[in-house]
Amino acid sequence: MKTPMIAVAAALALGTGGICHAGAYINDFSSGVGAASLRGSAVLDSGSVRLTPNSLDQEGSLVIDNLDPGRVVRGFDASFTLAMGPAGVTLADGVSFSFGPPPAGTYGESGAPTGLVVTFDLWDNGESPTPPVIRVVVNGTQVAAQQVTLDSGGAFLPVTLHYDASGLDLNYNSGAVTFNNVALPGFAPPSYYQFTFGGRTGSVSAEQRIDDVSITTSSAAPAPVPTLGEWGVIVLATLLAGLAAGAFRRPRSTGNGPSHRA
Ligand SMILES: [Ca+2]
Ligand SMILES: [Ca+2]
Repeated sequence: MKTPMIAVAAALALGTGGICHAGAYINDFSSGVGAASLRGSAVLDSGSVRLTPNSLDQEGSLVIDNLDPGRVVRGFDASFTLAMGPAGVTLADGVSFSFGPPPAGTYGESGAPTGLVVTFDLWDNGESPTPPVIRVVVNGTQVAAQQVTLDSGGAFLPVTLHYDASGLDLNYNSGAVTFNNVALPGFAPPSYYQFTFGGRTGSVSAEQRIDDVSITTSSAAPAPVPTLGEWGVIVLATLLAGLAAGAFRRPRSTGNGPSHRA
């Protein structure tokens, strides 16, 4: 009867190998960019990442290392602050937040060609609605958009994002724009997707910065790998201890034998 119990305990332990894994990138840029790379015009400057200086024809990216190598991301929380300026002049072109294939070089305000992109679009290239606008794009198709003033005069404004099976939530500048449970049809991120910030200027420019980036993910196990979880080890140890105790007791219960025969 003991062997089936151990088998059940082992099966339960195997199940714990498939639970969620969390990846994280948290940086206030006070001392480097950590597990990420700066590309193009992007530099670490004054405790933040300046994606573009306020000069023409610039493009820069912060490419964050894969937070969940070999795993499929099921959800994430992301927050950062965004500064665009200077105030009082026409600005271009904008900043993107992408969860998609990492760029070979850099991304601009349009972000990754596939995957999920949130664009903080400053300049009218014929987009609808007309920029300045925050647009949510999935695999190149716009799924949500709202016009909003993006020129912060160089002040850092908060952005929060939450993605799960219900869709995407977004909050820009403490409610200036809010999206809730935006459906993301066709968004099925493969394990090689990475988070990237991009910024670009063209024939008109802007200084564009990000700071206080926090991204945490939850992801599925790459495959049902037979590893013992902590609870499995505890259950098995308890069972083995029980078996050992039983073995000690057994001789005492068989103590009455032929030697007592008169
Ligand atoms: Ca900072
Ligand atoms: Ca544009």
